Amino acid sequence: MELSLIGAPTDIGAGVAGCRLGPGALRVAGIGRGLRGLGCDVVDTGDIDGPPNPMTPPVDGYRHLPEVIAWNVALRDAVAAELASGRLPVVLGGDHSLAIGSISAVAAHCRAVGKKLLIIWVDAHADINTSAMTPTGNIHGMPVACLLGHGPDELTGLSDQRPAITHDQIHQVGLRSVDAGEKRFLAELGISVYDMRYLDEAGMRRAMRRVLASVDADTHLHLSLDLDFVDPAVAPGVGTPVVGGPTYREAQLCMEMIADTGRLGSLDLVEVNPALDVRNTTAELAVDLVESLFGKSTLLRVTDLANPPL
Ligand code: EXY
Ligand code: MN
Ligand code: MN
Ligand code: MN
Repeated sequence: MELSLIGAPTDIGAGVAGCRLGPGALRVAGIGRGLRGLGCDVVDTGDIDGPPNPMTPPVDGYRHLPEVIAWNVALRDAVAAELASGRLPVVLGGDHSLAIGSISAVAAHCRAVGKKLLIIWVDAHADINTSAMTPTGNIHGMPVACLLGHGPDELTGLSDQRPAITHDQIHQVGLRSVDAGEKRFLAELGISVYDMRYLDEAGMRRAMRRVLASVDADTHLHLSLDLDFVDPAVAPGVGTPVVGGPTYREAQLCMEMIADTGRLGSLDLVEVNPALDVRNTTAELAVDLVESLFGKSTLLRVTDLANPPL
């Protein structure tokens, strides 16, 4: 597997500063070393560039919109370049607004090569606010809306077509903090959501079996992994922690089941905030999860997709 690490050191979309330090923390935690240890060919392309965080209040429902646009244009181009050269992009965030640029590039690439894109959005939050309903103006709470065509033209138009994706191309897993407007919007759009209530009752395994049910040889899976998905007892270094998340093992199972498909095509690692972390715990957790995602397992495994374990 040929992978490219792309650092995107910004917290432009977040309300709390610090995840601009995420790419460095992930490198210190050994993301490159871990992936090479699994036999991957890893190139670290370094960090993309963009404007500093002005730390100003929202204007017309968006905080830092011009800066969010600049970072996402740069990331869209960097991700597109790696995909075009046949390499799997691993975005080291940065805040979750970066998924707009990342997934816009992935969606265009999938259309160009005739692959079916399926996005797994693993997060405590739905990230589907618009400027009309956001309680904060923080654009890291809006990327799903933007990708579905609801947002400013400069962000909804980053892919080869608008909207970049349709509602049936995304599954959300781990949700436990959803704003009132977002709840209505999720229902109206018919998004597939496996929230914590579902995971409590049915388990991670059943959720992921359903998420992955349609995956076949023509599928490109994109994982957008917000580290606040994992319970803050395990992942304290995030800007918007929400209690009641998956355990370490539940998060690992989620990654392992994605790995078993062999169809992962691109990855965002976002919202690691080293300024709020305990030592480098959350970046180290991210590396552990990524290792599982790329095939690390306790035992030798033979994956038979036609006959999965009961
Ligand atoms: N829903 C809240 C908002 O829109 O401000 C919180 C969003 C947090 C987003 C984090 C990264 O996933
Ligand atoms: Mn998020
Ligand atoms: Mn989140
Ligand atoms: Mn480790």
